[in-house]
Amino acid sequence: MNNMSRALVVIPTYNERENIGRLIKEIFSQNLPLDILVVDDNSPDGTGNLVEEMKKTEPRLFILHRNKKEGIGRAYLEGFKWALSKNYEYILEMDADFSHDPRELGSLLESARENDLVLGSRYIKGGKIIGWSWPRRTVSYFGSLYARIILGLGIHDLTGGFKCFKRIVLETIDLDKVKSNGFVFQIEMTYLAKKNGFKIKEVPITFRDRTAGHSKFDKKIFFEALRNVWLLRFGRAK
Ligand SMILES: Nc1nc2c(ncn2[C@@H]2O[C@H](COP(=O)(O)OP(=O)(O)O)[C@@H](O)[C@H]2O)c(=O)[nH]1
Ligand SMILES: [Mg+2]
Repeated sequence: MNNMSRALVVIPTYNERENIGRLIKEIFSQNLPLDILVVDDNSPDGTGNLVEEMKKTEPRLFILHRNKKEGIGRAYLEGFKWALSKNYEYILEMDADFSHDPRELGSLLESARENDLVLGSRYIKGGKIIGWSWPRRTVSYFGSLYARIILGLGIHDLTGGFKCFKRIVLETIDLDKVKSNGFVFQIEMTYLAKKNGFKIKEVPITFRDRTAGHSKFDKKIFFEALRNVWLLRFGRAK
């Protein structure tokens, strides 16, 4: 496969040392035409150093080191710009904590051949969540519903972070204007893709709660989401 049809999985990390090594190995063991870019925010637990070590023997592994923790949105935007500059045709998002199953990367990629943006979805038939407490499930489910109603999008899982963009989608969106940073970043990107007329498809995934490391979800991220959905509704169009 030439570089124009190659795919890149972008994985933002903050303190994922217990997960990232095993995840990288499992992704490569799928035998898909994928490279991996880790975007690390100078994790105090040494995630970045671990990936640097692995990189020495793995030519399909790349890492960007950022100075400090600035949120998942900032990390992804830097990763997307890098991916575009390296001419990847498909750019995937994935969490580092095994909530997203590497065995499902193939179905996302496959579906991206026929669509512009593919969303791994927990809230369509066949989609599942394993292990989350009910308050966390409720926040996620109603978060998606809230955004879906306010933004008028016929999409069931707007807050998930297991997705695949065709490069044209990221080229069309003005990445410097994307404002959101926590999980509302996911809503914003999908909203902008829809506004620009791209073909979006949800495919069912099984989401599992992490068993190692800690969630970075907090109140600040929650309130940013409540507010930014309205800003999107009455704000920017592209
Ligand atoms: N680079 C970077 N990655 C982050 C940041 N916050 C979260 N992540 C990563 O984003 C992914 C999802 O975060 P997580 O804490 O598991 O969120 P949750 O699944 O919603 O509880 C994981 O791979 C995290 O390491 C951040 O500020 N910077
Ligand atoms: Mg997680």
